[in-house]
Amino acid sequence: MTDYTAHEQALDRDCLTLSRHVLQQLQSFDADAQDLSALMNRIALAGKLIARRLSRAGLMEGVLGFTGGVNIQGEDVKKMDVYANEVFIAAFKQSGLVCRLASEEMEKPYYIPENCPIGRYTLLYDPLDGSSNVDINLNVGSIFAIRQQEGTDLDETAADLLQNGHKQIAAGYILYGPSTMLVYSMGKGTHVFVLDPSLGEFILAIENLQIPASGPIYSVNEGNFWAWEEPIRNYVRYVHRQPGYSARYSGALVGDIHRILMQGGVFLYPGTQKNPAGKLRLLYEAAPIAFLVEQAGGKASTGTQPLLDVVPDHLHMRTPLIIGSPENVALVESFIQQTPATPTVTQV
Ligand code: AHM
Ligand code: MG
Repeated sequence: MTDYTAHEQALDRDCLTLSRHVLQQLQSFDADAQDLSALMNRIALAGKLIARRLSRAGLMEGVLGFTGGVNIQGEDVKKMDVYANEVFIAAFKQSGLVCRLASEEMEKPYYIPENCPIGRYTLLYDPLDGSSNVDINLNVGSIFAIRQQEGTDLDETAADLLQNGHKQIAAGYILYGPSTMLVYSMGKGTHVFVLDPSLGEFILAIENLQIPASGPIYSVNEGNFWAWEEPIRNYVRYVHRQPGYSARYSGALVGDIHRILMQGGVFLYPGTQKNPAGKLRLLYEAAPIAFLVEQAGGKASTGTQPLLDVVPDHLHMRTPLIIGSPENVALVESFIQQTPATPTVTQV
């Protein structure tokens, strides 16, 4: 009897797949719920295809290295960036779900003709975030957000995408690490799935993940120290003098955020004197991650306003990002806004 129960429990756990979880979250089996479940399934498929290629990258020809091209951001494009971008497009072909996809790698949104106008959702994504890690076999990720398509977009300007982050229906990331994980939220908590390669399914590992209210990690590229504005330098001088802080920075946002979500702390990519908006893109990097972190009880800020309130003025707009445990983020904000709560720091 005991064996049977344990066996049953193991089976129940293995059946807690992503698509089933989406339906549970929506508490419905209606057409909208089925669409969103199918949509998440396609994102999961893209993640599996990318994970498969990454796992054998060092053994295959034409996978690692640069294409020789430059993307809309002015960055050198890697072969894996191109592959990952195409995977998401391929995963949504003939789905009837998504009419447009907008990504870091494409200047303009990509329209899938057979899905338009019936597909009422838009996928925004960074296909391979932190791709400088690819060639050295360190963690990378994909970031995604789903938004409702508003209006007909007959002139293909996608102007309805230029709205704040509260308009996201779902958001998440896939982390390609020692195991492949998918973390997502549909506005009802943040949930963590692990890819079981033997099943080819993402299985629920943590439901309603809660970020610690404060944590010991600060994650920032300190190589930019002298390029920052003084308040950020002051914050970093402050943590240098506090016992208990640890610096952790991998150069790939998804991995750094995953650590912060699990262990608490703060990730910062602030603006610099030369580039006040920083590096990270709002619509397919910062806003999806902010949605996810806030759903886990965290906080996301530009330093001067809630990140999710920012309305982009163009598709590839950049934003400063301060994100993580609420107490850590509030402390960074107090330095930026130089409020009375700011702890005093002696200059070095
Ligand atoms: P990418 O999308 O072109 O890979 O750039 C985004 C990445 C983030 O993953 C990471 O947090 C950041 O760029 C690292 O930038 P830097 O090397 O300036 O620290
Ligand atoms: Mg990126």
